[in-house]
Amino acid sequence: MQFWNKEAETLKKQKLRELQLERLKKTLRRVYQKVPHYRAKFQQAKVKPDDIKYLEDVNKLPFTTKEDLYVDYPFGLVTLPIEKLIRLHTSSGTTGKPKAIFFSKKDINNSAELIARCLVMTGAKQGDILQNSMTYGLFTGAFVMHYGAEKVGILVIPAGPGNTERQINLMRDFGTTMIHITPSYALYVASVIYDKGIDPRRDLKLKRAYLGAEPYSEETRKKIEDMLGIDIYNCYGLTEMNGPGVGFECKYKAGLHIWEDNFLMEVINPDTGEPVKEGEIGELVLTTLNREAMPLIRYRTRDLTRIIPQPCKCGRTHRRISRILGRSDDMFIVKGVNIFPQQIEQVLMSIKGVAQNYQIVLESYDEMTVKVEIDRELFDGKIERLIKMKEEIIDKIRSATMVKPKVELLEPGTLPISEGKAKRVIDNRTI
Ligand code: DLL
Repeated sequence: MQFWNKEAETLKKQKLRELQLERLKKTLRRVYQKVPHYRAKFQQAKVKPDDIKYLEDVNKLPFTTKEDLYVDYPFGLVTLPIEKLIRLHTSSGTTGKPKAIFFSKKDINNSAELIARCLVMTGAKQGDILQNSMTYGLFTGAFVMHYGAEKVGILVIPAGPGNTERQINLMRDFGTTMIHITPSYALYVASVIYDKGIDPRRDLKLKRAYLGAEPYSEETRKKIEDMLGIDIYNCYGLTEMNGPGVGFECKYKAGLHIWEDNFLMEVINPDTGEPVKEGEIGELVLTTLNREAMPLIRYRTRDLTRIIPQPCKCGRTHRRISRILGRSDDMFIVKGVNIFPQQIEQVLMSIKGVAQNYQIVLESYDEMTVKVEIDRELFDGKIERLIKMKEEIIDKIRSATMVKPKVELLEPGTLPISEGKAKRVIDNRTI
């Protein structure tokens, strides 16, 4: 088993907790002194940094929500003067202004260190060639991964997303061994590789892919792994917490390790704010423990997951979380039933003949339409085959969600292609 920083990654549980507490206290003192908004929130909750004596005391502290990021925008939560800031990343808010996150030199270096740990734990090393097909720019996806890969000594191809033909040429010409890409775009690229008659096992050197930035199911992972003959590792993160690399799978692909020396994690009931029992599903709440420019305390990610408390076979002591089940704000309601897009994706990707792209269209609160592309050759065949396939999709979605959908089968290339985060749900409901 390879490590980037074996000591940090295998720290004994007790030592890890001590380090977390020490860093938590330091972070709390920092924001209390330097950020008027945090000081006011703490005062309102009648808590001072010195009241936090144990890690469990964290629940005395108020949560930070995305609304807090807009107080005294954009520098309101920053603890350093502007001349000490070296990078801005943003993440689109649902409405209006983007969330703005600032990094100091130390923060950038630290986020690269964490990515280096992530990459090495999947077996990546010098000599690997990473095609970074995430968007370069305000989005954290590409830059943070880029710096981390360079730290390991990996050759980075800063491809960015899109221009699929060029992506494939880059892979062929330069012998790309690893790719960083969103799952929806990976599905598309894989389909184009096939359409071009390229045999990925024979013609490409691709060994692994890092997929993240949007939820996807185990079925999608398997489908792309089988198509390309590679290993896919799940990479989770959010701009507010550095971007990619907050959670990352090791070689065992059995949950995502959260770097607990850098992030304090809690899982709470999103309605009550109370902690759930360890191992139960709830909303992930993260506190930065090692961030200088813009620490965040008990940040409500809105992402639903559960902690996997059992130790991992890889020897890392940092606990894992399960694949993100969805965001609480992605959930939609049809016929009074709560549905996550990922439940639909899971069904679709398990059905033979379903191609890479799908969309869920909502016109009313009583009905959902699933538009799904299927393999082209199915349209050349008998109509009975199409009818059977449609029935299978309807039945399986109904048993997964309890709602009978309308299903439209489409030829590949009908739905819009996503090169970054896919928009899977089109909600046309007006009230
Ligand atoms: O998507 C950071 C990132 C870039 C992660 C590249 C991984 C790879 P944001 O744009 O701020 O940052 O979006 C963060 O995306 O709260 C989750 O809801 C979702 N998300 C990110 N990674 C995963 C994943 C980046 N592996 C939001 N599985 C998060 C499921 C994910 N959802």
